[in-house]
Amino acid sequence: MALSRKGLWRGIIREFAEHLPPVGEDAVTTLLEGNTPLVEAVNLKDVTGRTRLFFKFEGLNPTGSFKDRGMTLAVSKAREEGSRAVICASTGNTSASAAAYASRAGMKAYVLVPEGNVALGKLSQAMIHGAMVLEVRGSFDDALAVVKEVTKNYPVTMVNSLNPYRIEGQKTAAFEVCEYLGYNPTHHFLPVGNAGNITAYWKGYEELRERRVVSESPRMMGFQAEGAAPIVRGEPVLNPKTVATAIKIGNPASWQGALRAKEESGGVIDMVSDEEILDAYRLVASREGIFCEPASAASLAGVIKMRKLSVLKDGDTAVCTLTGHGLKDPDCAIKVSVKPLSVSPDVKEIVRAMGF
Ligand code: AN7
Repeated sequence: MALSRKGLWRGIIREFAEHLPPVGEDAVTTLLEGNTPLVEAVNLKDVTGRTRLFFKFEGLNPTGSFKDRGMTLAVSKAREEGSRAVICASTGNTSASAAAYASRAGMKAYVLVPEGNVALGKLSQAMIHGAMVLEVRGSFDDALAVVKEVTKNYPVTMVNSLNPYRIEGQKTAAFEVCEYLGYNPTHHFLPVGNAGNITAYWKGYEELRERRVVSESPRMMGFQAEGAAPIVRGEPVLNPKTVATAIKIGNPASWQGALRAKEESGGVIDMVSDEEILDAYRLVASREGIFCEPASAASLAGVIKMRKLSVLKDGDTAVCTLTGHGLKDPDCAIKVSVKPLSVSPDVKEIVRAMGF
């Protein structure tokens, strides 16, 4: 059998070049992000009924989250413009992605994270890729405010989702969903933190509709954690609280983008409790074999809530983005799971423990 190179994935900048801002070939910084699987749920009929459900597993991007789609473009453009350094505030995944892409571009990365509130996997990524990690004694929102000030006065490029290239890159996930399905889903579920991703998906879906690739855009269904739900409550949350540290954000940068996505699509921005998030987190891992991080499971918790409220109906096709990999936060998995049994290397004892 001849090995064919045809069809090898080249990363989102090259694959979707016609629909993204142009990048000079020399500046392209890619780890071949994108092309993540769209996996149909097969063991969740008791919670989804006859709603078809697909998971867009963004945890399988190079650094383990959806952030890579935006970061490849943001870092490439910064490099093209002659910038030597990038900076971001982050609950963890943005910092991991910025650190990785900056290292590949030969640039410096400065990442500001809320001290004590970042999952270990994410922190380890930022460190090993050589970013300067600044642990801020404050919240994510405090860190973002500092980043905005610093970028006004110093020669460093901000790569938070306020950087428009981040949104442009992230919209490509919507392209892939429609390409793989062959049609548009009726509903798209996402966790919402800073609200950049829901803004990006909505832009992507609307561009497909305008190009008549699909007949209509899905309803955008965004879910915040109950203790960190400023958009749902209509005002910033000063002291956000949730087990899902990735979305522990009290004053989202893309607040208006989320509201626009909701209003224009006829969707919702709603919230789910930490208990509902953790239930969904265990469910998708134990029934479907997909390990996502806690924040990602807010989208599945949203699906379950919307089925119960009959917003999601039989015949609907829902896509649920699982934004980050479960290995980012192994502490959480261990905390919510059955503990390992300690046994001696003895057949009788072990067979008894196995329940035979
Ligand atoms: C796994 O890394 O904000 O609504 O600084 O890591 O676009 O903010 C992460 C956010 C969902 C929310 N799921 O997305 C950061 C950061 C995961 C995340 C979100 C994040 P946005």
